[in-house]
Amino acid sequence: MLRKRYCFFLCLVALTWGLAGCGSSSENVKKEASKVAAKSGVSTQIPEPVVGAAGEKVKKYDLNKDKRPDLWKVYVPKGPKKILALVRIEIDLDANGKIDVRRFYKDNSKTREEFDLDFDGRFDVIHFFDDKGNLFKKAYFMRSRNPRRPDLLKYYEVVGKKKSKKIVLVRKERDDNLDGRVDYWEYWENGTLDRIGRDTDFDGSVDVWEKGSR
Ligand SMILES: [Ca+2]
Ligand SMILES: [Ca+2]
Ligand SMILES: [Ca+2]
Repeated sequence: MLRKRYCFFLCLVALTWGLAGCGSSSENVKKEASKVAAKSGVSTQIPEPVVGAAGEKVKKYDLNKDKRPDLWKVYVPKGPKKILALVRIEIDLDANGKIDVRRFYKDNSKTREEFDLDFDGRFDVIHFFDDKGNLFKKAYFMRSRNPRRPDLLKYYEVVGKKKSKKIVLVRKERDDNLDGRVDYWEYWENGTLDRIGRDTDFDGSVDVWEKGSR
């Protein structure tokens, strides 16, 4: 269920990114965004989200042509010439007045993406990128209500170079009892689960190791 929703959400985001990139309209985005909006029963009377802070310049875009902005690009002036640098893109996919996607940039490279998968105004998944733009960590907040305490972390590494480059999962860490400490570890090697560690008494260290599927 979660996986299905996550995939659907990422497809919708990808369509929106594509639209934002080419600056033209797309029937697919219109259709999908209207479906999401209809499902959540939102009204066009809902106020726009407040985007941007002091010192930031915000540009608004109406990608689905419903006369409401749904994508905001946020810039800050940099250097002696005060050239505007993109620091963030925010999207309200379902027009409910709450931002569902935020992508952060530094020196034109994305550093972080945040997703509100169930459109309740709370971010559920955060993707982290290194200074080359490669995904290295995902943090999930599906059960945890604490923004500092994810209940699941996934770590990734880059293997191969150029065309054969792949981002592969190397480790999962879960906090099953939501006390802020990891109590379940999965170690992955070459796409296969190698071993599992469990902290059964929740003191922060592994008590039981299990072999994975190799
Ligand atoms: Ca929204
Ligand atoms: Ca949410
Ligand atoms: Ca724990």
